[in-house]
Amino acid sequence: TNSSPINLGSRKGLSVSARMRPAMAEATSSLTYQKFVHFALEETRKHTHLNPSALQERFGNLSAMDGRTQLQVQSFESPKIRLLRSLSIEGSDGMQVLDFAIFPRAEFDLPIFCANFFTTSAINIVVLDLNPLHDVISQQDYKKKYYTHLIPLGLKYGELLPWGGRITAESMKFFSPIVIWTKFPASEHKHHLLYSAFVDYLKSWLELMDRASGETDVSRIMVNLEAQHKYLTWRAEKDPGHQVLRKIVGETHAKEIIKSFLFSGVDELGSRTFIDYFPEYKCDDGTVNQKRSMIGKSFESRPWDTRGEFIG
Ligand code: BLA
Repeated sequence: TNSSPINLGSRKGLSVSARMRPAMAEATSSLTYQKFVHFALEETRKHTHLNPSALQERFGNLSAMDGRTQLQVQSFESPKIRLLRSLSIEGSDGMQVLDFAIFPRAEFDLPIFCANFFTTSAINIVVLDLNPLHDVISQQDYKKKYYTHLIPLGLKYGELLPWGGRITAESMKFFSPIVIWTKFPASEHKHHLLYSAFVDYLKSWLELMDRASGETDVSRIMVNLEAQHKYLTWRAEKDPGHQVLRKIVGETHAKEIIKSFLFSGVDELGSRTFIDYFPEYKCDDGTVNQKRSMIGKSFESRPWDTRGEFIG
C-alpha cells in the first residue's frame, strides 16, 4: 500500500538503467514531494477528521513572481490539531521544497511534527523530527513520555541518513533525540529513503496523538501555549527558508506567508517578543540582531548517543 515503507532497492516503473541515467538533474527533478503530502493527509485522516482551516482561502492561490514556480498549500485542523499546514514549492530550475508541520492544540503537550526539505539539482537539506514542545534534556519525564520508545527508529534512520554536520547551535534546543538532520546530493535512492522515514515518523506522531488526552489544568495548558509560542517565534524570525521565499513571492508576501500561514499563531498565542525569549539577539538599539545565530554553527557530529542521551 501507499503507507508501507517502500522497497529501497528498486521501484515499480523505474528500470535500473533509468536510475543510473547520467543526466542526474533531469532524472531527479521528477522526484517531487507531492507523494509525501498526499500520504500525510490520507494517513492523518485514518486517525482524525480534518477540517479545512480558514487559512486555506487566504493562501490557497499563491503565485510566484516568475510565473513559473509552483506553490501549493494545504491547511487543516482537528480536535487535537491546532494547525496542520503544508507548503510545497516546485521551481522551474528543479528546486523542490517541502515545509510540513503539525501543531497540536495547547491542551496537548505533544511534539510538533516537522518536515523541512530543501532540494536543488545539487543538494538536499533535510530536517525531519518530532520537535519537542518541552526541554528533553532537563525534563527526563517529557523525554520518556514521547521519545524513549522511538529511539530505535531514530537510530535506524540516523544511520541511513547520516548527520548533516555543523548546524546553527540555537536550533538544537528545538530538536529531539530522534531528529534526522542530513544533507545529500540529489539521489533517487535517498529520496525514497526519505519518504520511508517521513512515513514512519508521521505514523509515530499519529500514534502519540491517538494516545494523548487533553490537559485540563489551566496552568499546564499555559505552559504548553507558551512553549509553542516560543517555537513559533523562533521559526518566524530565523527560519532559513525566508530568503528563498522572498525571492519567489517578494518581500511583502513572504512576510505574510511566514507570520500568518507557516507560523500562524505567532501573533495570537502569546504576547512575548523574540527578544523576550532570546535576549542574546538584542542589539544596542533594541532591535533584533539579523544574524541567524549568535553562538555560531556547532555539533559536527550527532550530539545524542545511541540511548538518546545528549552528549553535545
Ligand atoms: C538550511 N534549514 C537549513 C538548516 C537547518 C534548517 C537546520 C541548516 C543551516 C543551519 O544550520 O541553520 C531547518 N532549522 C531548521 C528547522 C528548524 C531550525 C526545521 O531551527 C526548526 C526548529 N528550508 C525550508 C524552506 C526553505 C528552506 C521552506 O524549510 C525554502 C523555502 C531553505 N534551508 C533552506 C536553505 C538552507 C536551509 C536555502 C541553506 C542555506 C542556509 O543555511 O541558510
